[in-house]
Amino acid sequence: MTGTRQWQEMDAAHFLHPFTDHKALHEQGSRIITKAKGAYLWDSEGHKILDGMAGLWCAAVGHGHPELVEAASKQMSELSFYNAFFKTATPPAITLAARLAKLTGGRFQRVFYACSGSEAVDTIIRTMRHYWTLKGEPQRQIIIGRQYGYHGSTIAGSAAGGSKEMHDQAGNMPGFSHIMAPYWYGLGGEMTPEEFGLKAARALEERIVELGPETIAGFMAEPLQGAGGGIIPPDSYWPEIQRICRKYDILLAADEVICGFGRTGKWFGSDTFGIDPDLMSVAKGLTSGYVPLSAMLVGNRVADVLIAEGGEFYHGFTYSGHPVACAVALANLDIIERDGLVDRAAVQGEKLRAALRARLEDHPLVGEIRGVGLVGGIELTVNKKKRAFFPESANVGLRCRNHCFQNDFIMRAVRDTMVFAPPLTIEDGHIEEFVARAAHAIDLTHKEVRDAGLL
Ligand code: PXG
Repeated sequence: MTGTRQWQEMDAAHFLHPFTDHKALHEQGSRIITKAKGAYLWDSEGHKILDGMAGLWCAAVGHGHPELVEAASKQMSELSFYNAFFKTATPPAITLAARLAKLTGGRFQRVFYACSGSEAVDTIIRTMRHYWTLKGEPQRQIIIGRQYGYHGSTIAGSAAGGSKEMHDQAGNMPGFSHIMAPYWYGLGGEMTPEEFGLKAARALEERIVELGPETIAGFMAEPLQGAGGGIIPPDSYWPEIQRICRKYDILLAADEVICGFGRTGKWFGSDTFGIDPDLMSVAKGLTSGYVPLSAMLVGNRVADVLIAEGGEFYHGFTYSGHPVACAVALANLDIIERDGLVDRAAVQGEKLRAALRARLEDHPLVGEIRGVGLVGGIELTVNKKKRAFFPESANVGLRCRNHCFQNDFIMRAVRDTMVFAPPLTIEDGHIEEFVARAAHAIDLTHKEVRDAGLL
């Protein structure tokens, strides 16, 4: 049997990992994950790891759910693949489209499938521009995104996101502009969250006016910023964004790749934050990550124009509406509905935050514990009162992530924010374990940071 060393050697020799410094990784070697069930993963050394990230914001129903395995197997036996290009369709793709339309209360009657979140985002960008062309305003090309926004890693997705490093590597696409993030903890200074939320939203209005509304296709944003650091906007933010989009008649796209399907305690992040978007991208929780599937959900304002005007939409993927992926999504939605996982996310999320606060709020290294539903972040700080950051070079978040990992627990570090998004199925016992492991990793980080003279 292949052992850990052999896996690591083969991995280092041949496998280029996503978002990884390959040279650094190969010096350390990968951890080889071999099995998963419920809220746990196992590695090739037999360690049992509590997965505080649901795979990568994916496994809403937990890992290894037999009903999804069964749905995939059944569909593969019946019709493993057929495309949807040439006036054909398959029953799972049709059924899922109708199900998603129902789930969104009739606001999104039309669905376009892709395989990844990035492709769904790319599809939205094309659709926004196509919409304006059909409306006789082809000069409306610019997509406004945000600092710390993450919309995937295709060229267009990365351009919509806020990472300068990604923009530089992808060749700095024209037709995108970025405004500040609604990150009160990091950028709010002396302002109250409400004041800061308005300021961050009004940055959109300022940018629209500066560029000229007649050049803007739309604004794209995650209801809460996941990969950007579990950034939850103040309550004042989204209503003001909505007002501004309406005032200047620009399209609003909610990137629900992380928030969709219960993560925030409602079906969509847009429900939680009171957003009324024209378009939504969904992925991850749609299939709990068991097979790749994403979609653009098209609101009636846009769909009416696309359909009334007709004309070919020059866009699509071999696997758009893959029957196996759609069958898994349908079974996944069955479980989420039947087991009440959306409400459960709200209830368990509340418990998790309360338990984290009880244990860690007074910790000298912890600046803030925030969250909504089962997604959130813990800010690590050099000065609690001032919400001050460690120097970037101290890599405090990374140190904490390593302590989590070494102690069989997964949280994600974004700068010095520890981000979490466990499966929506987590039970009270898991919450206790989660808090104990998080506290242990933060204690170890605190000691390490003190020993390194950073505190
Ligand atoms: N939009 C959002 C909001 C996302 O979070 C994507 C689009 C792109 O999805 P794909 O399927 O193309 O990866 C994402 C993906 C992280 C991390 O480290 C987050 C994502 C992907 C990889 C890593 O937090 N989000």
